Amino acid sequence: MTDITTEKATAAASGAAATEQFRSKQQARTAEADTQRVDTLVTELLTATHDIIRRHQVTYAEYDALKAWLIRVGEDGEWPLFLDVWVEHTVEEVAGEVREGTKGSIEGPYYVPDAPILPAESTLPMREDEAGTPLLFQGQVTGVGGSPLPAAKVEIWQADDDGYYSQFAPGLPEWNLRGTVIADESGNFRIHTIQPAPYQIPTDGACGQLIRAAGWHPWRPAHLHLKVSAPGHQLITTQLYFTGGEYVDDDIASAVKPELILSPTVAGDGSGNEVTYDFALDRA
Ligand code: MBD
Ligand code: FE
Repeated sequence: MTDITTEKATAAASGAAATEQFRSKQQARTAEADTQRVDTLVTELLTATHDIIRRHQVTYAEYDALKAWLIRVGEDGEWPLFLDVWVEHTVEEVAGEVREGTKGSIEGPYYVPDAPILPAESTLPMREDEAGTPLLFQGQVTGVGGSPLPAAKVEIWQADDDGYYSQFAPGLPEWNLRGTVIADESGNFRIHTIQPAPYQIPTDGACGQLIRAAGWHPWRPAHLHLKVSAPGHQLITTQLYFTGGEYVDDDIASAVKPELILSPTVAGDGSGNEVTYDFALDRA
């Protein structure tokens, strides 16, 4: 994992950390390289590009601007960010077509495996003075038929109230707002955290340059990231959002689904907000 030692959060530093994180995850996998499949996919991608050039009469100035920008994406380490914001949602859509249970959503660039293991009722690692409204996030993990899944695993990660993820921005404790919660014998969990804030993707790197050049905005709605799993069942990677929240209807990463929007209520004891969300996992 790249150490982030600079004082200010920069696109290049978080990009380098995300690139490093992806590389360490990828090492465990064997590359599939079916020649026929590579031929088909790359040929179609290139043909689509050639068609766009003809249809829009793309100039040399535009071609060179693209080349310069692609080089910069690499220099800033922003390939994970670019791909996860603008491409991953379609890959997730295709992957999700064969599942019945809880809807998935994209993983994004900021997952780190092996977050601290916590009991079924837990407070996520956070600073003494962690900003944000306290949120009790509770629920049950079951199979698609409703049977409880004992000792299900709920991995959760989120940005802090300033929109920063630990290990991808400077100055945060290593596992801040990250945890691996082991549900109880009935699949129940109660996670005490803070309500996340909308997330602004870095504006000072190549992705920010594209966003400005195209007149887009750089925001994702506030979200919790989750990976939920249980023995004999398919792991689901998803995200949960908050009803009425800014950018819920206009996510730069196109990763919101109506089934994934939470409606928290004010906790009876005045300690913040609380919400219940149950997960149904497909059989492996
Ligand atoms: C995020 O927090 C995120 O979840 C995605 C998908 C892309 C960029 C930042
Ligand atoms: Fe995120």
